[in-house]
Amino acid sequence: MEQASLATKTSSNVIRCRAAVAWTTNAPLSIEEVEVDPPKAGEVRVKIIASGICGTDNHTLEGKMKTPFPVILGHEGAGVVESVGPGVTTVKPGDKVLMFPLPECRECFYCLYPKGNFCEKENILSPTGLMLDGTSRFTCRGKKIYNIMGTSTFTEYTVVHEIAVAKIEAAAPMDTVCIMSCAVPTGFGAVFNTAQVTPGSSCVVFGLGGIGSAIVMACKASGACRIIGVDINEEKFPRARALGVTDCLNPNKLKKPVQEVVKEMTGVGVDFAFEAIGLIETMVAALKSCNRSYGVCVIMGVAPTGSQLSFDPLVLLPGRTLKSSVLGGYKTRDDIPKLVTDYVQKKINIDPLITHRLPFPKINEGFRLLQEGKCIRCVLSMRP
Ligand code: CXF
Ligand code: ZN
Repeated sequence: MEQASLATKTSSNVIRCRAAVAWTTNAPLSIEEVEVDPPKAGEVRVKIIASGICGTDNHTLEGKMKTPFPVILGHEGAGVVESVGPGVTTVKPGDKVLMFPLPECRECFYCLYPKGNFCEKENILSPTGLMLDGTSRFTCRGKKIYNIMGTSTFTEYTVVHEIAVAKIEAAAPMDTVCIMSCAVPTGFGAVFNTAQVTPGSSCVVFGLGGIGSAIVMACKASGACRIIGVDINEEKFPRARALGVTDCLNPNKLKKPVQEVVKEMTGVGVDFAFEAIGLIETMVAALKSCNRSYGVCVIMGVAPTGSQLSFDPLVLLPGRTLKSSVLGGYKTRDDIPKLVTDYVQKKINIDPLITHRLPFPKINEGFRLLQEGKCIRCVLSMRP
């Protein structure tokens, strides 16, 4: 099983294994032999089994989300705990786990407050690419390699903080539930927690990739009667329709701004608008697409670092609500393992979100599928 892997344990307990290193922006990832240090206090070393490729990884590779390079990308991982550092109590070697780009420390104001999930220990707003103690656990060719949002899953082994890892049930299929680390909670939570979509409502979803598709599924599950899907890539429309989209719009083929077409189609604009691309233009279009009096617009896409969202405040004045959340507002360690259990018990289905599977060394092919809009989610298997 391990023949294709370089992974070996050394006496100093540094693991040498394969990882996909992004040395610079806008260049293919390079499969390299890296050294993964043992976990320090409060840390967990995880043998990655599967990892999804998310649009945020691609934004980062394209330099749109500023984070230090060289970096090991990937934040949608499922794996098995290999070893734990001193003081770790909530997981143990052999446990199946998910790791999250947003921790839940269970001590800060935000973790203790029942609403919201944006833990103070996050490494998202001003990413350091380092562990909380300011050091890295990855080395390659003698150089320090940074992490992404404390996760880094495009590697055979990674080190994460205990506060960003949760045990999941043994029956969970790792090569599917890995997308519960980002796409699924981000999309489902946008609908169930942040917008609170109601039965019989109308919705528009800008961007029909991984997160947009999860939003569509959740809108349908919430009983929305009209779900308008917007994308400039019409190849995405058949899959979107199969998930629940009732009408598809390609803004490049319209004679009017998309928000005006959405308004005409619905009479007054939609009840709920979602942006799942990360472009300022589509964020404003989503906001203007919702009903001016009680429409709710939820922005889930991440705009390029330093960009500014601007619109006439009169757009909000009549009563629109503009919202956002990270990982759909789910408290990651408390809530996401329950979603995994719901999947195992067949209460929810996430299978249609995974359209492609590739072995880890073909990671650049996976990025290409994402860039060309050919996949919803491509999952990499780290183990042959
Ligand atoms: C990300 C957005 C930035 C914070 C972590 C989760 N969402 C999707 O990739
Ligand atoms: Zn993601």
